[in-house]
Amino acid sequence: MRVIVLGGDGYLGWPTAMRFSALGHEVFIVDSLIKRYWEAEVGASPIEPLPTLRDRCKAWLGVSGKKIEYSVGDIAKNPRFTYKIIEQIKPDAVVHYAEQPSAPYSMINRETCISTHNNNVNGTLNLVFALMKHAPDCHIIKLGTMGEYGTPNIDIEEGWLNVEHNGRSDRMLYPKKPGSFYHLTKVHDSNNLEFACRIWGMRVTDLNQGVVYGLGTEETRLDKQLRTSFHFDSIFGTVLNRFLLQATMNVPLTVYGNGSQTRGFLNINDTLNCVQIALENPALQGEFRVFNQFTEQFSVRELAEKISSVAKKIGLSGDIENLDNPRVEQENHYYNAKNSGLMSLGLKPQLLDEFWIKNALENIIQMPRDNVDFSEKSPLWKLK
Ligand code: USQ
Repeated sequence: MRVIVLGGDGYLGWPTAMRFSALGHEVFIVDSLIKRYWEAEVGASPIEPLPTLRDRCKAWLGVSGKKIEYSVGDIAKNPRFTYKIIEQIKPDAVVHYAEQPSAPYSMINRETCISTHNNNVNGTLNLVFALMKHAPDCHIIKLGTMGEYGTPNIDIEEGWLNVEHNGRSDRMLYPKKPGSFYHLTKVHDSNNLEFACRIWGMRVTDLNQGVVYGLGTEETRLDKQLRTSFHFDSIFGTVLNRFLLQATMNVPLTVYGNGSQTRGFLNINDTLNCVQIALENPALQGEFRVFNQFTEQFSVRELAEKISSVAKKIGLSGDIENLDNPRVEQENHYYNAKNSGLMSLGLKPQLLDEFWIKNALENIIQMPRDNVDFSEKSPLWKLK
């Protein structure tokens, strides 16, 4: 297939591009490189500096003999660029990761909230219009988030809910209660994409992904130049990756609040497997298909305890600290999310076991960690 990976320079986009290329697809990366700018803006950097996109593609060609084409441009700010790329490539599928991914970033102030909306919502709308003009049969695989649902006091279904009201029934998009402006942008995307499927007959798979963890994939391990980013800071680092790195530095694991808040999690290798499953089993024309993309549910406290216990076994302190929660989020809540869609299409999850944690800790210990600093504070959800 001809596949465009939007956001192909990112933590998930780069490994996805290599995986699809390894599988024999013709892969085109489109990326504005703006993530590197946002990182500089907040003073964050991945644990190891990343090669440029050009060097990554060159290294992949050297290792695999396969070419990944790339184009640098902003699909949100530059609709002409978006139309041109779609017209030239005429993709069979677009995997859309090209979004500002951090909830804390979106909560810093008015500017970061609005730039997150402009980037995420407008980028997706430009893509929809460009595809309708030049490749209306193309399958969009859109990265959404489990955080769209929030933490409702009822079971979380996969995207849709059958509702009975006053003796009548209908199938509606599941009601959303997101926990940050970032998560809200994903809700807006889902609504816009469902509309485009219903009114114009587009085909979309919305992957409501949980919190991803892990250092890399089969392809990133082939060569140092092929590594993906690993963030640990409070803005772009996600909780499990932060806890792993904190454990290796003998810094207490920073559990926000009492840690009873529960989320869905998945290994980065499973992200790739899920996206591959979506690519090989496309949504039908006119279908807005939603999968909840996570493999296990944990509370933040459970996660910290799992890592702490393995850390102690290998001689690290494994301390845990409960911090005042910088976010406004529910603790002690009900959480039961369905995730059978991808499993029924063949996903075999890689679970978070002791062996995996030990291996991850040992790998991180080998990495240069001179620039690691956990003293910075997360942005507050409450306005000052
Ligand atoms: N948390 C801590 N300590 C920390 C960092 C986070 O206790 O040092 C807690 C947070 O309060 C939250 C949970 O861990 O309850 C998850 O936080 P996170 O920063 O790992 O994840 P989140 O902000 O929800 O966002 C991340 C990704 C986002 C993705 C989302 C999936 O950045 O792109 O959409 O995970 S989900 O959480 O399912 O919405």
